[in-house]
Amino acid sequence: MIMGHKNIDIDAIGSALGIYRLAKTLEKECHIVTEPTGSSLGKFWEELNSIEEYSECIVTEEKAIKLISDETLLIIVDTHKKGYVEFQSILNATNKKIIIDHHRKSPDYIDDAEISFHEVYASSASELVTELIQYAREDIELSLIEAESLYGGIMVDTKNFTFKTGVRTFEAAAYLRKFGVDIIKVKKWFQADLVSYNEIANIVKSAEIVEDNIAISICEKEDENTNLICAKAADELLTISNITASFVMGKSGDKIVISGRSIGDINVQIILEKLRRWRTYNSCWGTARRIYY
Ligand SMILES: [Mn+2]
Repeated sequence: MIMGHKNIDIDAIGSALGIYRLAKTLEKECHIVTEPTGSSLGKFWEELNSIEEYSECIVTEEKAIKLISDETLLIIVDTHKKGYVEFQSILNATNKKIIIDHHRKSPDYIDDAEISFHEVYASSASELVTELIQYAREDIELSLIEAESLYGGIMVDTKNFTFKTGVRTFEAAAYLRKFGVDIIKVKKWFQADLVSYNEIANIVKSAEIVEDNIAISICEKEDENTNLICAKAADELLTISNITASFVMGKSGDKIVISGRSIGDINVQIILEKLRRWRTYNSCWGTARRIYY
């Protein structure tokens, strides 16, 4: 069984689909447990669900719990944090776990994994999974949408091959491209619609600059996609010259979300972790997520 993180994104689902194909080639029964909310997966999700095989392999939390036995191996992709997996119940119900992740190690890590393939220098979980597929002993034949979702995972996590890319990132991308990935289509999956685009533009417009190079702004609109809008606006702020770090805050239900981004020396993860600790005493702060440093 494969599980990603809360607010599942293309890197997590792409890695999950890659591992799914690996397991299937090895003739193992395999399911992906996820219930995506909001629109972070964009049009990709519709396309995936229109293919019969995936509507069967992707299961809800309720169904996954029933499928779990003592023999079940849980593969966690794109996170290693206990508190950030999509379903706590699945984590608790399984004995054997493998982690595949690329985020900076957090104190809240899952400490009982059999194998932890945790490579902070990799651009994305999709890059790591692509390497596993490429160098597997068996020949793995990815379907087009599997290759495209892995490619999408690398593309989104590197902001179109700009950040955290190494030689191995491009090797993985080249390998995926051989399966016939339509790069324009993958890009189109994740482009903002006009309404979100305008919201992002408003956030950028109202940004305040502190210390000459840090942009801070607020997302006024509140809906199920606040997380995503904040993240995209924070990315957008970094495209302004001189800006090397950005923070965008928004409200999502009773939580405050903050997206932090950096392309310079400022480690936004450390700043956000401090804010999170502060939150323990001030319950109005919610999760700070999607952190790059
Ligand atoms: Mn990722």
